[in-house]
Amino acid sequence: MVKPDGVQRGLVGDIVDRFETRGLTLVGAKFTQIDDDLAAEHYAEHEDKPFFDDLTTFITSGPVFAMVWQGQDAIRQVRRMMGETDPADSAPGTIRGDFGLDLGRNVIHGSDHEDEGSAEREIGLFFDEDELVDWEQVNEDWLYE
Ligand code: D4T
Repeated sequence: MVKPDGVQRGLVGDIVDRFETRGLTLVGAKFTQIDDDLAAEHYAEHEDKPFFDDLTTFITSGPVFAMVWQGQDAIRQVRRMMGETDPADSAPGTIRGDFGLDLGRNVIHGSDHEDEGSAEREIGLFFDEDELVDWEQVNEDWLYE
C-alpha cells in the first residue's frame, strides 16, 4: 500500500511500475482513505507501542493506494523491494531507500512475509473477494522457467 506521503508526493506510478517491471501481477487495486477503525485494525499488532497514535494519525491523514500483487515468492520479494522499515537504513535501489528519509514517513506498507497469514488478513481488510481479478499475464512463459 502506498501510504499518504507516497500518494501526496506523486509516487504511485513509480511504485506500480517497479512491481510490474519486476514481473509481479496486479490482481487488485483501490484508491481510498482509511478511517480510524480500519487503521486500528490494520495496525492492531502495534496497539501497545508508543508510536501507535502517530502511526494511525498518519495513515488516516490522506488517501492511500492499496494493491494486491501476485507472483512467485511475491510477499518476500515485495518486502525486499521496499527496503527496511526505516528509510535511513534502506539500501539505494529500494523504494524506501530511494524515496524516504524518515521512519514516520516511509512511503509504503507491505505485508509481513514472516507472518504467514498477514497478507491474507490485510487483503481481507481492504478488498471484497469480487474486487480481486483472477487472470494470467501473457508473458508468464518468459518470466518463469
Ligand atoms: P509497515 O507496517 O508500515 O509496512 O512497516 P514495517 O512492516 O516495515 O514495520 P513495522 O510493522 O515494524 O512498523 C509499522 C510502522 O510503524 C512505524 N514505526 C515503526 C514508527 O513510527 N516507529 C518505530 O519505532 C517503528 C518500529 C513505521 C512503520
